[in-house]
Amino acid sequence: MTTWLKRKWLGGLIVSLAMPISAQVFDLSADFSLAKNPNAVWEYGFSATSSLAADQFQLDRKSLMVGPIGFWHPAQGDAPGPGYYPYIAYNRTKDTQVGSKGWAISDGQIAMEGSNTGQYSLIRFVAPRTGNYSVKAKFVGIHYGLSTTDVHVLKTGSSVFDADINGYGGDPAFYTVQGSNPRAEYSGRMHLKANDRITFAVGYGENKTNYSDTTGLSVRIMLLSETKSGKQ
Ligand SMILES: [Ca+2]
Repeated sequence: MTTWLKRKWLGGLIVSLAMPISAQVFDLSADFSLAKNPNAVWEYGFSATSSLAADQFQLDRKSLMVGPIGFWHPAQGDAPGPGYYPYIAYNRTKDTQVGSKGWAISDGQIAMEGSNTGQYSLIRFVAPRTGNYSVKAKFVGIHYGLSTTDVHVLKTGSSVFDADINGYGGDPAFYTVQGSNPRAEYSGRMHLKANDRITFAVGYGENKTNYSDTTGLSVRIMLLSETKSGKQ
């Protein structure tokens, strides 16, 4: 082996040793399913009331495609009415798509809207193993009527992040970015036991209506290292 090859081989070895062997990535968009709920580590749902208490979580039962956009609804998706809100939408195409002529959902993006009685649209991550996790979540107003929502990240029922979305922060080719707070982002690390939940919530905001509230969500979670139950 030449010196150059030795250096190259050693360099590659060092890089591979520096990578955490057990690192596992969970991406809400890449993992998304309209066929299964729960879907591996993800649960698509809503709150039965205007409470974020963990025992209010319900799984969505109805999924369907409306043009290029997929939807999860509590019980029916044919038209707004009982069982329609809160919903979760997903753009599986490679281009920004327009929903209901009033909001722009980017490629691969998830979008959520609460109900007009204060029920939250909820997505939960269920930790597959006990360990240390990194969590990144981005919320963005995507409705042309300017989203007014309250958004949250909860760890096993306790809030770790709260923000109000006000405005449009979506694809600028479709509408002008505007508003006092069109985007909000959480980034953190946390220890989870197997089956602990991280909840991502979108509510109807301070104005207490869900009109024009569609809000985008991106989530990327990484299992950094496994630990024995209860240890950090
Ligand atoms: Ca609102």
